[in-house]
Amino acid sequence: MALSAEQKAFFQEYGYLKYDKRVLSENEITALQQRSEAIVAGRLNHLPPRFIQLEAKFRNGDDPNTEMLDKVRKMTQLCYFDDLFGAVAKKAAIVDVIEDLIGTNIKLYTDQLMMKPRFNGTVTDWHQDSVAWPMFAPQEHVSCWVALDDATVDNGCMTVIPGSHQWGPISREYRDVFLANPLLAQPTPVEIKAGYCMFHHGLNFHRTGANSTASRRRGLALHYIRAETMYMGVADEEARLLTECEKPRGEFRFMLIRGQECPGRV
Ligand SMILES: O=C(O)CCC(=O)C(=O)O
Repeated sequence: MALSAEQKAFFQEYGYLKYDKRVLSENEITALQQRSEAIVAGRLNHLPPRFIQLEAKFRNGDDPNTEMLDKVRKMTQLCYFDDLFGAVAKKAAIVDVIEDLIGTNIKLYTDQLMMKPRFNGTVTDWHQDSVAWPMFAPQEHVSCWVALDDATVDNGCMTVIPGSHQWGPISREYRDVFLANPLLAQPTPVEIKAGYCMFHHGLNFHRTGANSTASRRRGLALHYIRAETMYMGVADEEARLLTECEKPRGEFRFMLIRGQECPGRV
């Protein structure tokens, strides 16, 4: 067991856990930062452009005065395309905790390197991850969010609503009504030092603020599911290519992290 009984009970009650153990060394952080910078700058091109998204204000044209690193909002599926990021998704220090939370057969659904660039990083508004991914049944993800820079309130750290996962999936049209309900706990910011992480339940409401500071706030979100999960596919072809890493229809398998494949499942 990686988690104490208290930590596990905290996660079950509040839907998140700020983890007290370091999961990346200084050297690993530096290597991951440099790798992300090389990809963004185009010095490495093993991540297809489809998986690199700019902040909205840079999507409609050139802005030669802003360096790319200050324009990219996120990169997805790095763990599938890049060895260094893939190794983070398989790290025992992280996966041992995931096993405590979801069981022994573990797959990675997806990963997002949220770049939250200095000066330009925008808000990621309140959401439940599992609701955004209705093609899985049951809709139960557990995520590990690893800080690659110090994440603070000022540069847009994660903020959670403790216990919100206990209310189940809330459809988007009811989100604001739900969030205004006084039965909910107060939003709680979770500041995290580089190399440390937090875990959150797929139904926990969370958001991150804008980053108007001069310090970067990169965070790697690793989204895990049970290998027993049913995958119902994605009809829209563009969305499917993103989900299934550009593989031809029928050829993609989600990444087995630990335990066994379950025939007919993800
Ligand atoms: O890092 C961010 O800005 C957002 C992360 C997030 O929403 C998640 O990990 O689910």
